[in-house]
Amino acid sequence: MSMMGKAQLANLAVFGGERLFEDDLPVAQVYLPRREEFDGWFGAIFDRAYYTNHGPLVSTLERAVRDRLGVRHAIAVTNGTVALMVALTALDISGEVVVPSFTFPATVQALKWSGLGHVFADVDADTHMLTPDLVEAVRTPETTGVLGVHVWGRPCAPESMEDYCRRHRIALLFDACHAFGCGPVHRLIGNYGSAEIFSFHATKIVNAAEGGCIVTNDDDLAARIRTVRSFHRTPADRDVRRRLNAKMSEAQAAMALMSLGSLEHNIAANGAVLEVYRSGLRDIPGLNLVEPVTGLATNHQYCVVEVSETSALDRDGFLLAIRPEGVLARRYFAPGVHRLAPYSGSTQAPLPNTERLCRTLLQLPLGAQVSPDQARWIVDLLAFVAANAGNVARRLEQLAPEMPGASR
Ligand code: T4K
Repeated sequence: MSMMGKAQLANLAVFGGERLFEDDLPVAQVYLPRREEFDGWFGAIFDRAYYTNHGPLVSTLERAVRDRLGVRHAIAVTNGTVALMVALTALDISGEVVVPSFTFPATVQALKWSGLGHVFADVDADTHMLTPDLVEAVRTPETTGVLGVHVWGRPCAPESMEDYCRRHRIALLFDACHAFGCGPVHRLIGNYGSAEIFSFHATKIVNAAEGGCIVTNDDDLAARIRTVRSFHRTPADRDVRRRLNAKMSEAQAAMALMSLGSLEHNIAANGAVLEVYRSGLRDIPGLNLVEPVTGLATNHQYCVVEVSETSALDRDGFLLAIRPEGVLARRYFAPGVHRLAPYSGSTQAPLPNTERLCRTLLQLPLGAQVSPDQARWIVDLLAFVAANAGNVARRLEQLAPEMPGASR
């Protein structure tokens, strides 16, 4: 399909025109391994008839993660949320933990499941993450830890955060669910704080269908994490408050190993698509690509764009205009966790940067289903919508005045 079709507003699918893409393009990664490869790994599980409880594939995966990230311990678990719960429990802290509201709800819910309170901090306007100053602004005498989130694969000031937490004798954990393979090449994300957490959900660049991993360089904490992860008693067990079944299965480990095997290829392929987005977006006023940090490794897992607050069509308006074309762009993250149940009822100091990011960011499709050509068409679509922003906003408003984003 060529963009020739979008010469006038009536050509936009939202106003009755033909869709740009016949099949929806999701924002997620979702890499399918080759069928023979899949059959090979799953055939071997069938032959061994050993499905879970620290099987050989889980051990192989843990070794592969250790080697890839240069960490001492990798502990595979059922998903990223459970990874957070297990790590927080193993830390054995009480009181409350400073956390950004600008994150996926799982980050904060994991605190609740671990019996910990939370204090929301705002994030930095440029990096979209916590800084020591923002933590200091909300820290209370009950604060025993910080749970930073490395969003979009960019590091959450890990070294200054380590200094800060050491000085104040509070624990530091990172939610690194976006950041596998990212950070300074000599010390990748995974090597900071007491421990870091990865998600291997189907939508992530390393995908176990569902899965997660905790990494740490602390031998004692690793032993505690392994104890919390499972009810199996071993001589290496430590004294912990709670245990649960968080074990990863062999099927999940097989998926993750296949995914790790194609990680470098997938990062490069995403990088090529992102380059198309980058060069196209440069010429569209009001849309700014959130860039990786120069000089650091990145996994190109996300394509996140900020819609300027001065644009005649706001972020939600852009979503209304492009999603009917099959471009399943999404708000990311919105609303902030502080605006969601069960947190929305409590008094919360203003989080101006969080509010702005929740209003202005959108995530574009990226991953194995998106080719550079398709990214080019998406850029052309965005350029057309941006060039006609005022008219698109007015037409959307006529269509459904109550639609969020249809008006400014
Ligand atoms: N911390 C952070 C910072 C996180 O981002 C996450 C999870 C976590 C912690 C917790 O980790 P996990 O416990 O999830 O391991 C998705 C994912 O479920 C979630 O893993 C991810 N972050 C979050 C940001 O996004 P949903 O509910 O929005 O996903 P869903 O099902 O709507 O899918 C998104 C897109 O992917 C859609 O366009 C459809 C497409 N898709 C999805 C799946 C599952 C596919 O094409 N194929 C698929 O198999 O949460």
